[in-house]
Amino acid sequence: MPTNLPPEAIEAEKRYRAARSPAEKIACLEEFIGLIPKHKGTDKLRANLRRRLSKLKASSQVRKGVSTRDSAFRINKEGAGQVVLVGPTNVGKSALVAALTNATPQVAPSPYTTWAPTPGMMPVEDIQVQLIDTPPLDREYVKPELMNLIRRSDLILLVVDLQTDPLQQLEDTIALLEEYRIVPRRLQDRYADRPRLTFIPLFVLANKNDDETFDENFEIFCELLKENSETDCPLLPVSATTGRNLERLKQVVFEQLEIIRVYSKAPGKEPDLDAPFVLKKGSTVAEFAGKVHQDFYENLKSARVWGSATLYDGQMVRRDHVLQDGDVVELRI
Ligand SMILES: Nc1nc2c(ncn2[C@@H]2O[C@H](COP(=O)(O)OP(=O)(O)OP(=O)(O)O)[C@@H](O)[C@H]2O)c(=O)[nH]1
Ligand SMILES: [Mg+2]
Repeated sequence: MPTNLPPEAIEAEKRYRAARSPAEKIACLEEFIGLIPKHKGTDKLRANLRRRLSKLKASSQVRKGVSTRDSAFRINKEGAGQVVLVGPTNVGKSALVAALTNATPQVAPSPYTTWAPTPGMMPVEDIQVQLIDTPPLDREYVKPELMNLIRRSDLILLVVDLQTDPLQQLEDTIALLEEYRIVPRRLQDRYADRPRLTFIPLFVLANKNDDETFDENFEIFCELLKENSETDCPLLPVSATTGRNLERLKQVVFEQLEIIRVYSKAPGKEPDLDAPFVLKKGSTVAEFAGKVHQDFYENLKSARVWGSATLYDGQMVRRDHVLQDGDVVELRI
């Protein structure tokens, strides 16, 4: 090491030597290199350090590669809501996602088929909802990334197999989710004093209800659920194989997401009925304006609404007017 380095460079070098994590090492080394005066006497040193820097960067890229595999569990939200299908192995999660969306996850009679989540888009009337097929939830092998994915979702569809002890499957899954601090939203009041919980709407799908021969199984299942308030969840019998109740399921998802569709209309023009804006139930005209454009939110002069909760079509409303599903809104600035 040449002794004619300025004191700040010597200090930077000490910091670099003390750095522990790869990111810290890279940052300190870059700083160090930047503080070395550029002249013939330091050429060799700078070249050596640059080589070391690119090695450090390359190896941290490799490490990043590992985390990209985990990022299979980081799925950007698309459409009107993100809905995860969770449950034990072999209950038909992948079969349901394949039946309801454009995705084609692998479906197989053997257990533990799915290892990574697969998103797909499900059309519901004139909007799209994102459904995510997930690996089985299993006490023996819990992936924290899967729990994080569930925690970020807007709705959990807990799938059980009506033909194979659905009550046990439901109880096990709810207990496991709770261990990871994920609790059905309808129990929010009961858990009010417990810190750091995530409350998410949870709806149960009793799959493999292929035809009427399984309706009795379903009735028994419903009776058993009612015995315990923890398991007394809203539910629907469905069949991925025969398509039974899948249309009803789409409506359920729409209702559970608690969203409304609002259509925009430019003054003097027909409403744009092709592309609704999706808002949370209870949203106001001002919130709708913010979704259309920040300018509308800031400079909104007046709004007219065509819809169910107005006295007449085209009624002038205030910024705090609460919108309903299907409303058409004309904004003026
Ligand atoms: N009878 C019947 N069989 C079904 C139904 N849905 C799925 N299956 C069958 O159940 C088996 C498991 O289905 P998958 O969709 O792979 O189950 P999974 O929940 O994704 O399983 P993992 O990926 O292991 O978690 C397959 O043989 C499917 O054909 C259904 O509604 N009725
Ligand atoms: Mg699967």
